Amino acid sequence: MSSEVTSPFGVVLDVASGGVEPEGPVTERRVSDLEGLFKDGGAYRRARDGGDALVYRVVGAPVPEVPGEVPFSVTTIEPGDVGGELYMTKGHAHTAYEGEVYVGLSGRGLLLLYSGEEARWVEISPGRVGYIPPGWAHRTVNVGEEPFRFLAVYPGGAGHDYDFVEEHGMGARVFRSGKGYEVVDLSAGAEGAV
Ligand code: M6P
Ligand code: ZN
Repeated sequence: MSSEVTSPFGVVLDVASGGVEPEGPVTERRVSDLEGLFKDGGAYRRARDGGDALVYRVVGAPVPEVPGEVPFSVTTIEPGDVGGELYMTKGHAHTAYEGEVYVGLSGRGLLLLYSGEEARWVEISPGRVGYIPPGWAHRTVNVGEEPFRFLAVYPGGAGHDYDFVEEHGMGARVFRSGKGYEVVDLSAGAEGAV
């Protein structure tokens, strides 16, 4: 347990910009930070070497990530794709058996969840909230033409385990299609999988 004492406070979420005031930690991830995530290695290298665009930005509130606290942050994923595979977060599992809530703020996104056997997905948009149960790895994908923005709220003791997704993937991939987007389910739980 931390000896830090957090006082009650309010923050202003600027839904139009993804800003949080007062601001805590900020993380930006560009194409070059997402090595190994996208299926098309050639398209990935071209995107990385030809501009290295910003893919997403996470602006946290000033809440420590320790048990008992409840950190929250606004994530903005830009619209775009690498070889047709839509821009997405790295994705992580929690190191502790803890869940999380994602509240849609603007744009259209997909919350991908992976149990290690089964892949699931939930649409997130303004007025739609996605629930991540404990034990499910999770990633978000921008499936629209505008920036996709959501508020995440999670237990301070949850922890981020990136190795699980690096090793096992997310059991599904999301691509642009004529209808907007298409989810390709590669998991053992997929219909027709053995
Ligand atoms: C949400 C939360 C954060 C997470 C961020 C980006 O805001 O789940 O905890 O860090 O999304 O996701 P990732 O850490 O997988 O890049
Ligand atoms: Zn999480």
